[in-house]
Amino acid sequence: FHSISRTVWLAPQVQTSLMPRQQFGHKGTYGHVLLVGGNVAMPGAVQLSALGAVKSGAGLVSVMTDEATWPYLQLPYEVMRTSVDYIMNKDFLSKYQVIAFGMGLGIDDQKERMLHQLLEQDVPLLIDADGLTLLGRDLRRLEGRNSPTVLTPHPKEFAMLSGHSVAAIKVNPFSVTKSFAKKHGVFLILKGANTIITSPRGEQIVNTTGNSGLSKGGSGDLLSGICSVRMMQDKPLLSSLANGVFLHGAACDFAIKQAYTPYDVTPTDVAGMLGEAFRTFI
Ligand code: NPW
Ligand code: AMP
Ligand code: MG
Repeated sequence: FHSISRTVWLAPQVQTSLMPRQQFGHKGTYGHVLLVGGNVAMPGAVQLSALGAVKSGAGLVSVMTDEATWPYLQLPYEVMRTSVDYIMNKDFLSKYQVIAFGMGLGIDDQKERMLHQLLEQDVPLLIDADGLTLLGRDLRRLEGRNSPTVLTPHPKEFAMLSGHSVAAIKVNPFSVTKSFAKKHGVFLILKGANTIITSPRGEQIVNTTGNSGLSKGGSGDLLSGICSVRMMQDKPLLSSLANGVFLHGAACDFAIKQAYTPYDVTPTDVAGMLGEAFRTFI
């Protein structure tokens, strides 16, 4: 990245940065991710994140959601449950290598306080969906963090965060994302066809995988789970995020080649094809 500040992310880049599975590794080697999200109206969002995490190489996956939502959740057997009461407990939270926040969470003052607790925690944080709306109420909360913060907006969410119109973002996506990431010291994933991933230093990566089969509710929630896991394993962090975006898109590309079409493929089906995407690199 020393002379070029914009990289097209292709299979060779993934190959060199994807952490190999370790012959003598154990689940602790691969990290424990906490996914905070879901509510009674949108339990599926955090379920899809959990599925994405389980299918992307996590050592351990936990979900935190409120009591009322538990009866509506159908999580993979591999996923553990955590009470929202622990959000105040810094020692408890320190066991997670990454925390992802916001998928189907809903928006209220109590959830905003949860976000503030997590922003004060010294842990890499990925903020998506309703978490972005809560963060947008006061972007200064991003200041002073000691660990990386990753934001994963679609253009409408990035418009809300940045104050630019969706039209202006689409005309000049590289410059608006670069200035936002540098100003706020965040990693930024601007989603869409050809997702752009930006570091706080302004390095930029463009993704080439994915297709119109992803333009469906739940695709972004799945991506959050995938990226959270790659963040725990691949170095540097910018590459880990690009790998997550690449694998999510590649899984959907395999899906429509082998079994589905862009019409019928679902985020759940895409999760089921992640193995084909990973197989390219083993
Ligand atoms: P339009 O319609 O074009 O004006 P919101 P959300 C726009 C959860 N979910 N280019 C587009 O706007 C999430 O996790 C739960 C331009 C679109 O209609 C969140 O917590 C699900 N515009 C919560 O719902 C499945 C673009 O954004 C609008 C764009 C709200 O998240 C669904 C929607 O944005 C969902 O994930 C693009 N490339 N991409 C579940 N099964 O539980 C998007 N837009 O209002 O922020 O709503 O993204 O659905
Ligand atoms: P969200 O809007 O949060 O559900 O996220 C949508 C996900 O699907 C993001 O990862 C987008 O990059 C991806 N996506 C949506 N539309 C397309 C498209 N036409 N081509 C490739 N990827 C897409
Ligand atoms: Mg979304």
